[in-house]
Amino acid sequence: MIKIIHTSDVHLDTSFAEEGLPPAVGGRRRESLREVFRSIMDRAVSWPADAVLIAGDLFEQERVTRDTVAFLRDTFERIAPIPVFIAPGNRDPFVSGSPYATEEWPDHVRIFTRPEWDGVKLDRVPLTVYGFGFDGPDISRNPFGALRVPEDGRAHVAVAHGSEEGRRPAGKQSCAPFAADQIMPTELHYLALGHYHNTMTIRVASEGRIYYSGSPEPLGFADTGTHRYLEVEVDPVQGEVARTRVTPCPINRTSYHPIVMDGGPFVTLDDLASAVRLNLGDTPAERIVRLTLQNALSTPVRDELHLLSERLSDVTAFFEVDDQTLEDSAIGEDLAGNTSLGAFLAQLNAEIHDAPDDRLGRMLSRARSLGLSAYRGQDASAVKTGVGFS
Ligand SMILES: [Mn+2]
Repeated sequence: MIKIIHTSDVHLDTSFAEEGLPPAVGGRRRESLREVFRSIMDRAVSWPADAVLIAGDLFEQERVTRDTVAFLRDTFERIAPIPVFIAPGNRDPFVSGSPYATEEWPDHVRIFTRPEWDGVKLDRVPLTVYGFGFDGPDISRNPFGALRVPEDGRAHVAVAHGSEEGRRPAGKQSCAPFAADQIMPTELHYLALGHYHNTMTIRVASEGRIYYSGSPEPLGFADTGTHRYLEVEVDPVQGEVARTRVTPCPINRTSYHPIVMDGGPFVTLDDLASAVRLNLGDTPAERIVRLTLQNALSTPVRDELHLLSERLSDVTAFFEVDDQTLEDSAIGEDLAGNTSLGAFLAQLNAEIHDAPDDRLGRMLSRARSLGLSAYRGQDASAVKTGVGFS
């Protein structure tokens, strides 16, 4: 039995600013990306794995630091001599300035540098690993479909980054696009994919298995739920690629919670806090929460809403409120009447309503909260993360 670990999309050094996280929280999140990656590599030693497959977007080329390169080298050295295969993706492409190209990597680390399939035969176990690498954010040619695998009694696995178009999540960028049932060679036991952030398997006519491992840590509010790496066991019996078993292993320390609630039913802030706690349930400890309140909000709850973040600090690593109840024009009028504040709210409400995308909408929503606080002479620092006003 040949044992393989498959991970992808760690996105070391990624920025969390676009998700609205303040720098300190973003820094902590980047730490957890390293910790989770290291724990997967530790598992490669303890299991032990015969090979590690990293299916792209290990780091972000635009942001990668010297320190992260040192971290990776050290982490790989710890697991020597277990062979590591890296298939660079659209965020960590093999370009001239890439650490993949400029750094010395240990001998047991193999990076696929070209946008065409290469095969590496291991000596110690009857395993052949195929892979290709992006040569830029847009790959210069798409090798999916060109993979040829012999029937030679060995186990055959492939590692690559790209988008299976039939399963591409809404809004996810297409790169090296392919259709699974058109590219899977009959003799391939396992295709290890990266690019999509949630674990996904794709069934095709071939007996071989196709998996996206997903990112081991979630990277934004679109990455809800459990995140995993995969343990793959291949039994290379001639002519029987069906003998491949895949075990998804939960690994994430962080979880994202985009919660939408009707604010109307809550009489006190404690009621609202309890509802949020119930919603979080038994998820990993580092919880990133955005509570969107809709429809209506009672005055007592609104007056204390800026306290909610602290009230939930024992169960959240980051918490923000997106209070959409202000979009009710009647509330705007109640609050402001025929004043410049009323005009400000009306203007922002209209812009939020017409915002072409969610991200801009949330940014405008924060601006509205900030502006409202400023009008009321409240310390605006309380709303930097969109949390408070009264
Ligand atoms: Mn990608």
